Amino acid sequence: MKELTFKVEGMMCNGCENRVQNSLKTVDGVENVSASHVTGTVTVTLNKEIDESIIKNKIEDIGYEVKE
Ligand SMILES: [Cu+2]
Repeated sequence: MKELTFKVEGMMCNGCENRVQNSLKTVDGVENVSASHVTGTVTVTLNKEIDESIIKNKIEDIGYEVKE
């Protein structure tokens, strides 16, 4: 299991957390997602190797900004 944490801007409430979580859970290789609008972070647990750009693009597709 590998864990990746991203700094994400734009999440303002629990609804945003859910949007991010639900979106990322559909990605093949993602085992678990934890998003927090309080800390502005999204932590993803992977069950296989995937390119982290896939995660970043997915987050940005639904309107949030991933910080490097
Ligand atoms: Cu929100």
